[in-house]
Amino acid sequence: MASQYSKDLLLTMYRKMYLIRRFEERTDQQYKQGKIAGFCHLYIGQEAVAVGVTEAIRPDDYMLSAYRDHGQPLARGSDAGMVMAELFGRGTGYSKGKGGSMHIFDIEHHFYGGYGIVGAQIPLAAGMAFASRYRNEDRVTVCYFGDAAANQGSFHETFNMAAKWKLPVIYICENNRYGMGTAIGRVSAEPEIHKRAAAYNMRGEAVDGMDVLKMYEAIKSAAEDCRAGKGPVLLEANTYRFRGHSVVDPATYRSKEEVEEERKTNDPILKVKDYTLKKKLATEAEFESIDEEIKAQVDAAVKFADESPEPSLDELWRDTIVEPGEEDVRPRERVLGQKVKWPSYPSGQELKVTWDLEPREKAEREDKKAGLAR
Ligand SMILES: Cc1ncc(C[n+]2csc(CCOP(=O)(O)OP(=O)(O)O)c2C)c(N)n1
Ligand SMILES: [Mg+2]
Repeated sequence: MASQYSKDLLLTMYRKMYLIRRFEERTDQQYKQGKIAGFCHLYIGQEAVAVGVTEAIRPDDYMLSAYRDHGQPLARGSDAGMVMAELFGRGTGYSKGKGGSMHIFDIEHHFYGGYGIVGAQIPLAAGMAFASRYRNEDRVTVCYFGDAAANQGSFHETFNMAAKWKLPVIYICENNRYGMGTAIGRVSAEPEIHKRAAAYNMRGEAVDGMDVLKMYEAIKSAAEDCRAGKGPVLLEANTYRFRGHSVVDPATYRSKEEVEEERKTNDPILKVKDYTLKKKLATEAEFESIDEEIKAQVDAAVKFADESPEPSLDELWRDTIVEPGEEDVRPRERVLGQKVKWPSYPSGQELKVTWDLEPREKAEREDKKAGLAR
């Protein structure tokens, strides 16, 4: 049967997933050589989630993530050298080397971090979705978090508000079965996270997060609902991390066989390659040439990071507070001298708010009619 997906889409997905895989493998290597310090969490195994999502939404939709955050901005088009430089703590990184692995932030590509506090990004995403709804923008906000984050209070408080206000936000729980060294079933009364959506009267579904095409379809449909004003969606992407929690975790809490089995039968990159070959949309040689291109791109990223200077000492005092009227620093313009398209937002006067958040007057009128007026 012919493929319902174009060659271009399939190869784009493959290219991006392989870029993330290769970037993360080199990150691991560089960490072990002492070039990267501090916390560092790899996305190897979970690539289909970030790439399926990115291909299904628009480039200017908002996105936030946790600390396992190299893959999502790479999928969106962030500069690999500047992401690597951030991990190296160099001045040419997206946050001038002051954020590090857990705090990638790239406004140009609408990627708003990178948060180390488990569950911190969940309420922030509702805030961003509120802002875009309030400004009448046709945007959705996508927020990633882990299975363990679903047990944080912020998850429950935010879901209630997001659903009540019908905010255009897609919550993606990347259920990789572990929170650090703890299997989800050991700590969660309801380990199937998507079922919790029912408690907040919102749409909740499970998706095979190891299959980029299934992710793509699920997000397309969720984004459609969000843009139509139907409110938030919770998608549980069932996925698996092939590496430990962080680069220094020997992962003794799970068996080698479990990991081997997943790697052998469930590798999301091999799956999309297999699909494309079977549909005869590309040849083995085309994949090899993509692989070579990506390897060269990541080699160049490592070289760029390695040759970049440390941030200057006076950077200690910069960016700690925003002064009124201060212009945003445009990272790619600052580092690579490339003109970037920067988002702009309407001023207070220009806002055309038509959406009644709390339609107070209408409510008061109805109260009066019902004899409830104060
Ligand atoms: C509020 C808070 N509590 C505890 C931690 C320590 N911590 C860091 S990662 C993590 C596990 C989170 O697991 P999960 O949400 O499943 O995401 P994953 O690492 O699997 O992607 C914990 C407990 C933290 N960073 N913040
Ligand atoms: Mg987890």
